[in-house]
Amino acid sequence: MNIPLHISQIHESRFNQKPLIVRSPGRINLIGEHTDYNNGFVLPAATDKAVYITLSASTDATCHWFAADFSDEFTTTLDVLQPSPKNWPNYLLGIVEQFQKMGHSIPAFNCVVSGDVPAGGGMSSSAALECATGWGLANLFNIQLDKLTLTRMAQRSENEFVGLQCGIMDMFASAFGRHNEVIRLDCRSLEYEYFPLDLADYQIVLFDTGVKHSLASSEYNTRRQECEAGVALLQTLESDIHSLRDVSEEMLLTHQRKFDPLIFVRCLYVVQENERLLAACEDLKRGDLETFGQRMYGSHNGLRDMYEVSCKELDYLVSFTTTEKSVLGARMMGGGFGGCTINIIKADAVDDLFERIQKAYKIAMGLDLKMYKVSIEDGTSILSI
Ligand code: GAF
Repeated sequence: MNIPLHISQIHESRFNQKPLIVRSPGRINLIGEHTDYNNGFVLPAATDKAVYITLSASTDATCHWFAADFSDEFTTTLDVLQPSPKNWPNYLLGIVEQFQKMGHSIPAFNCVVSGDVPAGGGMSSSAALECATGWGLANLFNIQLDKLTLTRMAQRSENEFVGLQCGIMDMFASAFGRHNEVIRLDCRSLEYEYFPLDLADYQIVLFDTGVKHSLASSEYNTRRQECEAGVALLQTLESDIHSLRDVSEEMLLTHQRKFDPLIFVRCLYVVQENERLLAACEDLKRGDLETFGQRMYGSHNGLRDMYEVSCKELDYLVSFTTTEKSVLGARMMGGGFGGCTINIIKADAVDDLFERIQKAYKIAMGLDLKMYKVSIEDGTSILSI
């Protein structure tokens, strides 16, 4: 289906207005997990799976929003913003609130939302919806906005309105993505570099566990607090420590005995993952995909054993690939506790592997496995159809 055309037709028939159409993609992350809120590095990219919204100014001072994929309507005014139990409108409301905090009053608007980012797949459809809303409203109401401000607004909106203390990776990737390139983002300075991703005869494939365990967001916020506790302790022992980015493995080991063991292992994972990512970027520059793939497994092991954000379904899928010659690397992707694994697989072996892993997963977990072959595409943009 041509989603932008479809939702613009819905928009025209519901509101009798020609809308602005915005596309904002879901993201993948090759390596560097749970490093963004520790001021470290990440290596994401925007994908062909995206959120699409249509927008037009409302004629009756009330916002009329419609989630086309599950036929759900939402109406509101924008004077007092309250989180909705429906959840999806909160990603739009949070962005409106950010505009208001920046001193822009946003008139009521009509909107249709749709997309093909797998829900709960860990590709961050939420960041994509936030970026689409911010970019679209700025265009609709002639507000000057650059993409860096957009990503900061989207992150604050998620932190303050939705209540997830996420880092900036997801919105940055959605906004700044570029066709066939991954982004090495320094989450401290927000400096970034694009790396062409030449996978030769390999392909990026996501395996979707089909589960999203309910502790995902509470454990996410707990991990943040654990890292902050580690930083607070280190600040009493060393100078110039602002985040785990300022900490080396050697420094951590020197102070190990002063740490609560759990806090220590969390911090150690983050410090090692950051180092792993920097080394992985060098692998990419040399075109050494084999070593890159091994580092993906290293990342998964750390997330499973040290950071403890994996789950049995993710572990099963990653472990299955370790004996497959056609797979260079695999790991859980995103916050954890469900969602997708990201895999680098020889293109001509993907379908055969999927058939076998799907059967095995069904027997082992009783669940249907889904697969997405993803391509790397451009970030948030206004579409013309
Ligand atoms: C989620 C968060 F939203 C990101 O900011 C990031 O921390 C990620 O989990 C883990 O790397 O997607």
